[in-house]
Amino acid sequence: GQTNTKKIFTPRFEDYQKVYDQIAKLLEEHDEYDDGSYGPVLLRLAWHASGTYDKLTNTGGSNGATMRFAPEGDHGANAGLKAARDFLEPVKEAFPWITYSDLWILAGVCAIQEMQGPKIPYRAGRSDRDLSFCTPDGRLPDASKGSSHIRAIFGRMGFDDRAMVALSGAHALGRCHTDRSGYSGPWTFSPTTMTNDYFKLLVEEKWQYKKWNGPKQFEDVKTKTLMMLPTDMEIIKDKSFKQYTELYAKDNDAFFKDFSEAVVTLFELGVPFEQPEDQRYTFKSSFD
Ligand code: DDH
Repeated sequence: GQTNTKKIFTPRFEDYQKVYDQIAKLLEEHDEYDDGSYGPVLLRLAWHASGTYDKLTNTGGSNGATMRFAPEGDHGANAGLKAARDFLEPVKEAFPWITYSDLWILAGVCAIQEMQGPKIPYRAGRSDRDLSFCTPDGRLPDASKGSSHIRAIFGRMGFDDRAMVALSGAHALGRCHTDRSGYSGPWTFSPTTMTNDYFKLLVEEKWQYKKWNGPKQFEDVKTKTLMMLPTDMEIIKDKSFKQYTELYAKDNDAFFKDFSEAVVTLFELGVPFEQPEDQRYTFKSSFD
């Protein structure tokens, strides 16, 4: 009999693909949210879970899902991300074996792929940790600042200029909300499809200060419907950043390749994986 053998469930690729498929299904069903997709806010959740990493102290990062707890969940940068966490609750209930930490990153991977971005290879093995692992406020970028701030924040995670620019291309997706960050509007005309339009618009359009009572931000002169944050403008102003912005504006394949590589690194910062690097999972998208 099985009396003395406790069966431990070891999830495999097929099991994580099922979680992916469930998230993809929910993304399609809940097209009432924002511009028609929870995809952008799911990606932002995965990024803010990961972007707290500090290479010097090896603290922060996606291992732990500590944003579930008050100190970190209440950090200004994380305003609005409860929408993404709540969206994933039914998935966690359906697949209780997956940790929140692995689930949030899998959701970020799913969001990118389902919004027609590049494949993002994935490793599992994050464990949830308690609130004593919450990171201090101020580890995520401040949109009102300049290039030295961007380099300080992303340098702390271990990224170089090229990767910083590639990662910024995520702003092809989603929008700013006045009740979250205080900023307003989308960066591109297709905020639920991954493209290199963010870079194209930075290069090709003229940008001016938006006249309003909100925080300093930019609008496109032509339609006044798109926005750029002060930090976004640094990506075209700063000489070293600018060369990559121009490259990605011209070459979507180069952008997708560099973005995928940088996001894989971002999502794995500080995680002690058992799954080897050369055995990452590549999920099938709903439209493959
Ligand atoms: Fe971002 N981001 N981000 N961002 N981000 C905002 C929205 C989204 C900065 C500030 C803001 C990345 C880098 C930076 C996404 C992904 C990524 C908003 C608006 C602000 C402000 C939030 C709101 O009001 O709801 C700054 C500053 C930086 C920086 O690099 C200096 C990176 C690296 C990523 C990534 O995913 C790799 C996404 C997606 C959104 C849209 C969210 C939504 O709800 O829509």
